[in-house]
Amino acid sequence: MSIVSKIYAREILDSRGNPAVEVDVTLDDGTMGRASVPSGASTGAHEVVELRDGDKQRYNGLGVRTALRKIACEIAPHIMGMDPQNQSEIDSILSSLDGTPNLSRLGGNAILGISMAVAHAESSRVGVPLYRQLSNGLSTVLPVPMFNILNGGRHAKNSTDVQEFMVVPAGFETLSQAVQAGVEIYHVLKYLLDKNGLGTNIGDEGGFAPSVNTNREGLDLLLQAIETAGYLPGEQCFIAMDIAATELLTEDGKYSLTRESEILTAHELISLYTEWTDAYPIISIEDGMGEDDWEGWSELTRQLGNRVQLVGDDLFATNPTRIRTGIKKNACTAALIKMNQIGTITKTLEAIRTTKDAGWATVVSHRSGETEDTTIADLAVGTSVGQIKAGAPCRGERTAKYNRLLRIEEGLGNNAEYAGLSVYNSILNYQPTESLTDKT
Ligand code: 2PG
Ligand code: MG
Repeated sequence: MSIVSKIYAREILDSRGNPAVEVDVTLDDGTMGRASVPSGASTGAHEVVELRDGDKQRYNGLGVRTALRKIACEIAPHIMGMDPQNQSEIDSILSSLDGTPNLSRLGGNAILGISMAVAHAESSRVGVPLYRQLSNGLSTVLPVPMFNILNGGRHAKNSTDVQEFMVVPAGFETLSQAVQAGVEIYHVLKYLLDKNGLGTNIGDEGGFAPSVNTNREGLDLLLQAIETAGYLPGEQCFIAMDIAATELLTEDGKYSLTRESEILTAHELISLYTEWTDAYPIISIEDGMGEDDWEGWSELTRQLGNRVQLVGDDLFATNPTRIRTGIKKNACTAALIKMNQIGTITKTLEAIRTTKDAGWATVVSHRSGETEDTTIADLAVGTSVGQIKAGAPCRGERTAKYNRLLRIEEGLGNNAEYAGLSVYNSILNYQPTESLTDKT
């Protein structure tokens, strides 16, 4: 047995050039675990809160020195001396030290930094990779990567309203083949944008951010890129979208698509998704409705749930209680998992379990403001969720996650199993029922 002997936190920078919390947890045998905490831009109202200094003299108010002080003075004294094997006990102490439901007193960034660093310290103490530590001895599956190759919304001004257009190379035998396809399609997209004079600047997640006229053009570009790269749309490569619809909400609960100059009701927006799904190989739609539009979500699931994976992100904020509500309401068919939405490893694992137990799909996700930390790659493999989104296959903080997955694949050798199309079985085998088919 070992105990935590030192906790040290520092301010580092994330991929947007904003301060982020990094924590080193050292054990009495000298092993150390390090983790850093990402940050969102399209943050949901139900997420835990990150503590920022608010001091406009430093980093435009975004410094995290207050969080570092909380770690040193209010958290570390309670965690020192604890056994890092007891992750759930440590996490529950972290939550109760904070005492608020959204971790606003000590900060979700302070708390998650410690929680993750403890997990890393324990895995290096035992001498096994973190994914294996998290798998509890069960066999693991490598996730399908969702590459966000066209950025819009809050991640790229002047581009689409839709926040993310992702290419999903599910129809391959191995993760490395899937990564290769994603990268080649990304480069072809750049070529196509350049050829069409659309601009090849990139957004926060490394995807291109062209000034297209409509959201549908984004779909056209992705489809064209898949085909031009020589891959089969709808067999090898699919399209996923994150609408981030909360960001589109008007004051009276409608959805504003500025590219189309249209304001749509939930019902009309669902019809638009149905049109898109009829015309393109769309396999997944994330945050198709606003974060509290439960009725809209249920209607969306009734209409499209058996044809497209419907993923709740802002809707659930990785909160097991909200996921349970969603399951009761049949609100969608999958949940997005972001550790910094809920604040601890233990709560994250509970959210994954709750989602899986309902027979739903699960996607582990990065944030738009990332660091070089690769914990999410290990989390996705260790819990065998089957899907991960970590941005474009470009920019160091994004490729760090994909590179970690490639190393894990290599380490697994003959035991490496790629989730591939199996994740989408229920959607891909969808047959319209008689009542829905044209009987004429
Ligand atoms: C999302 C994420 C990550 P952000 O909406 O899914 O892509 O964006 O981190 O800005 O919330
Ligand atoms: Mg999202």
